[in-house]
Parts: sequence; C-alpha cells; structure tokens
Amino acid sequence: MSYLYKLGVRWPPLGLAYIGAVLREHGYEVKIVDFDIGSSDWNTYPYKQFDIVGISAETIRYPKALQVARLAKEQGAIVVIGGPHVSFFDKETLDSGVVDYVGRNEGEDVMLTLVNCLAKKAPLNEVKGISYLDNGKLVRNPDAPYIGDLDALPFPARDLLPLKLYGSKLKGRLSTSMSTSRGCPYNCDFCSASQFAGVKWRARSVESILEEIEVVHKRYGFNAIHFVDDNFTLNPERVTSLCEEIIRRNWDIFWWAMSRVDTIVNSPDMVEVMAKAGLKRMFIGFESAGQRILDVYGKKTHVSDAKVAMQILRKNKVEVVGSFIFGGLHETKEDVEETIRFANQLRLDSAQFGILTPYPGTKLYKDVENRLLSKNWELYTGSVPLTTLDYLSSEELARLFIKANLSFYMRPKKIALVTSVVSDPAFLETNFFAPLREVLGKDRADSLLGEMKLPRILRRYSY
Ligand code: B12
Ligand code: SF4
Repeated sequence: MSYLYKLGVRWPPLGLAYIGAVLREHGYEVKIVDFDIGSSDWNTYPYKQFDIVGISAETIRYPKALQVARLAKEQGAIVVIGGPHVSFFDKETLDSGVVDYVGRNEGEDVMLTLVNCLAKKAPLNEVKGISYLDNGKLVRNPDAPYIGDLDALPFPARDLLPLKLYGSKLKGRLSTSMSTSRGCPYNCDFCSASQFAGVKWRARSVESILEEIEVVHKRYGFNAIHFVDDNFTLNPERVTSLCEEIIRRNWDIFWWAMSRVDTIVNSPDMVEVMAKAGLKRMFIGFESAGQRILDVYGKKTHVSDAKVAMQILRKNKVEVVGSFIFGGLHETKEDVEETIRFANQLRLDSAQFGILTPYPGTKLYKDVENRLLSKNWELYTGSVPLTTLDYLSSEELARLFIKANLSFYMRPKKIALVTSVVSDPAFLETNFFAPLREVLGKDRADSLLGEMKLPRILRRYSY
C-alpha cells in the first residue's frame, strides 16, 4: 500500500475500466478485480475462470503484477499486461516467462484487436501495439496509432468496480476520478506522459465531458470529481466553456485538477470561472526553486511564475497541493534547501516532496541508467534515493527528504497528517525504513535515522 493510499488518495483504475467498457461493447464478458480495494486475495484468486487475464502495471506494482501473472498462467489463462511500466520494458516483461502479450501504451484498441484475434485464432502480426515471443524471439509489432477521437470511446465501465469503496474525499465529499484528455506537449525529462500518451494533446469535447459528469453525478451519486488529466487546463477556452456550462446547469459539484504555473498565470479569468464552477483544489508541479534546475528538468516553466500563480489561486480560494522534486544529478545541498524554503514560503495547503525517480520511458531513465542504485521496482515510490548524484550522497538526499517533509508538516495546522502516517509503525517500516536499508545498507540507514534526531514520535518507530 503506498502512502497515498494510506492517506486516503484512492482512485479507481480508470484504464482498466475503459478497456472493460470497450470489450463489453463488443460482446465480451468482462470482470475487473482491484486487489488494492475490495479483494486482496490475489494469491488464492481463481484465475482459471477466465480465458484471458489482463493486468495493469505501473512501475511500483510491476513485481506484484508478475506474481499475479504467474498464478493466472499456471491456471491456464492467456496473460496480457499493459500500463506505463511494461510499455517501455516489453522484452524484460516477456522474459519473465509468465506473460503472453504486452499491450503497449493506450490499451483500448490494442486489447480489443488482440482479443478479437485470439477469439478467432487469427494471426497476430496485424495486431498493432503488442509485443510477444515467437519461439523465444521478441516480436514487437508496430505501435498502434493514438486514439484520435476520445469522444468515440465509451465511458469507463464504473459499474464493474466497487466505486464507493475507494473512499477518496474532496472537502468531505466522496469523490471519483475522470479523464478528459490524454497526452502532453511538454515532455519533461523526468515524466513519461509525453512518451506514453504522445506529445499531441488530445482532448474530449465539452459535451462529452458534461455527459460523463452527469452520469457520475446523477447516476452514481458523486458530488466531487478528481480530473486525472496530466494537463487539464492546457486549453483555457475548453475549460472556460466547460465551467460556464456547469454553472449554467447549477450542478453542485466540487472538483480537483492538475495544472502548470504558466497556464494559471496566463489565464486568471479561467481560474475565476473554474472556482465558480466548483474547483476546490489544484495540484501544481512547482518542482524546484532554481531556474537552472527547472531548465535541466526540461520543465519549461519560470520560478518567478510560482508566486503569481499562488496569488491567483488564493484570490479564488482554491487550495493548492504543490509538487517538488529534488535529487537532480547536479543538484547541491544548497539547491535543495532553497527548494524546501520556497515550498514553505508559498503558502501551500499541502506539499508532495519527491526524490527524483527515473521511471522507464523517461529521458531521465536513459541518462542515469548506469548510475542506478537498485532495480527493485517496488522502491520506485519517489521517497527513496535511487541514483548516485554528483554533489549529494544518498544519505544527504534522504536526510533532505525527511527534513522537507518535517519542516512542512510539523506545523500546527498540518500536524494531523504527520501523525496519521507515523502512528502506524508497520507502514513506516514498509514504506520508508526498509527501502532505505535496502538501498543504503543497514548500517548506513540506521546511522542516518539515528543521527537525524527525528521528533520523538518518529524515532520511537525507527528501529
Ligand atoms: C490517478 C493517478 C494516480 C492515483 C491512483 C490511480 C489508479 N488507481 O490507477 C494515485 C494518486 C493514487 C497515484 C499514485 C501514484 N502515482 Co500515479 N498517476 C495517476 C494518473 C494521473 C492518472 C491514471 C489514470 O487514471 N489515467 C487514465 C487512464 C485511462 O490511463 P491509464 O491508467 O494509463 O490506462 C491506459 C494504459 O495504461 C493502458 N493500460 C492500463 N492497464 C492496462 C492493462 C492491459 C492488459 C493493457 C493491454 C493496457 C493497459 O490502457 C489504458 C487505457 O488507455 C497517471 C498519469 C496519467 N495521466 O495516466 C499517474 C501515473 C500512473 N502515476 C505515476 C506515479 C509515479 C505515481 C506515484 C509513484 C507517485 C508518488 N510519488 O507517490 C504513486 C504510486 C501509487 C502506487 N501504485 O502505489 C506515474 C507512473 C509512472 C510509472 N512508470 O510507474 C504516472 C504515469 C504519472 C507520470 N506521468 O509519471 N497515481
Ligand atoms: S510533468 Fe506535467 S508537463 Fe511535464 S511532461 Fe509530465 S505531464 Fe507534461
């Protein structure tokens, strides 16, 4: 369980729900099982009831996905796996010997074509976007084209999921997730969004989004929505039209979205109408206080925009979750400390500090492949040092990561969050102490945690 799950950030697997909807539309019987929510019996699950088992895996869950694949294959199912990890590591995935097909990138068309071919026992060379082994030799069919018209997709099959069990809340209201666009033109070095979903941003029409909001709001009874688009605000006109229509229809919904500082600064009017239409919280990737570092990350934003964006959001009473990354190859202790101070000065409602993590498919991954400290994918959570850096040791980086979190959250208004995390020793052990020991070795990790003079509540659980 990731710390986000622990904090109640739990959203349904929309990717599987989209694929499920498409397969069902074409007459196939589909079941979705989420082993994070509802059923945790992955190791005793009767996979033999399915002809085909499709598994979704990002990096952290990839090792567990292979365990599930092994069981499904042992029970005679055809195993297909997809998602943002395996799309870039098809060979490694197939070499595991427990996966029959990797579906690369967007899965709806790929999975449907594959399932159609398997059902007809037709040759697979025409199925775009899959990789498989033929007599031990990797066959990587050409990429499937990105889905051009997202409006043509059915809405995710939410009825196949235990929706209410996810329990994510926004300002006290039970919320669920929705996706209104795919792709990202910015191609930041540390993020795989542009490689995975393309640099061309593809957006659904306002009408299609309104129709889905209506279903989620009226049929499923959710009064809050998390928009998971990487760049919800990329086209301010689209957002403004959507918001005006939500206001006109008098829908009482709260919502959350992700954006960049530049769009906020360039479109204050858009923020105003978003707030009127129910926007309550925004996730913004500030990433760093150093312009040089933002430039190295290829983020294409200006540090000077951060405070202006905050003023605009504050004025409209929108809460802000700021994301910060440190551990760039050439970052110094002073650089990181400047980012920590910056995060504390921005008057954010919450902050997510991440250690720069090389996810497959990113430019960063290629740059640091020969500096990796571990390829245990379960450690790729963003809280563990995973590369050697020019000016910071792994201990220093881990120390700065702890300091960043404590300096931000050990304040009277924020302390509840720290308490909820540290009051669970098993959780801290699994998510923080054990990974640090694995990467640094026991002695170095224990000496770091001892030396950190963590507040009593943390120290009590650190050994
Ligand atoms: C919502 C979200 C979350 C939610 C959980 C979502 C969930 N249950 O799925 C929360 C907030 C909990 C979360 C947490 C984290 N997330 Co997140 N998250 C997202 C986000 C923004 C949207 C996911 C989504 O719904 N997409 C929309 C659907 C339609 O797309 P999809 O899920 O990719 O599915 C498509 C394809 O992947 C494919 N596919 C998927 N499954 C399958 C299966 C088969 C068989 C086939 C053929 C195809 C296929 O077809 C689907 C339909 O086209 C994505 C970014 C993004 N835009 O996708 C990041 C993303 C998935 N997260 C990411 C990361 C790094 C994290 C964290 C590590 C962040 C952190 N530091 O804490 C944690 C780890 C959580 C954990 N697993 O323990 C990375 C993953 C990179 C990687 N290689 O692993 C992403 C890609 C962001 C990014 N661009 O870097 N996340
Ligand atoms: S970090 Fe944001 S802006 Fe940069 S590529 Fe990823 S989704 Fe796009």
